[in-house]
Amino acid sequence: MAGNRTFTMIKPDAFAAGNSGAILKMIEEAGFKIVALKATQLTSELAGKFYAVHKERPFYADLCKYMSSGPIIAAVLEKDNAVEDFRKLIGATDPSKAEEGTIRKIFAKSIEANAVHGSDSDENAEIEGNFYFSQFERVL
Ligand code: 3AN
Repeated sequence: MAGNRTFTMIKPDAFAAGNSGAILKMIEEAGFKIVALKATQLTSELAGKFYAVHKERPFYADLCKYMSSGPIIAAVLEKDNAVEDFRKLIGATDPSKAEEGTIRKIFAKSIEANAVHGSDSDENAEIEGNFYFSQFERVL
């Protein structure tokens, strides 16, 4: 059965452009409830840990540099079928291939600076939420 939580980051490009509020509004209007939220900035080392699954990919070093280049917003979101529905809301990794009306189509600058992250499985949603939020920060 599909879980009801996913994890997202508003990435440095979208945060720096002042699009965090507009993106959170789209997320809420799509029926997701925010259950944990913070603005923070990753070190390159922490970005490397977060994206460890990509460490053999050619874009890994650039991705770590980019993800630690400025503040981000991290959030845990709740909705039925959260992971799949959120991936639909954000659109394809490459914004030029993302559907009209998706967050990446509207806000992403490039395949790397693609405005938002969305977990790709229930298991990763749990791991990624735990990466950012301790049990003491999880009120809900
Ligand atoms: P998604 O975020 O859509 O799940 P992943 O998990 O394949 O995509 O990639 C993680 C992140 O790595 C992307 N959000 C993007 O920032 C970056 N990325 C993915 N593919 C490329 C690529 N071909 N070139 C540069 N950066 C990439």
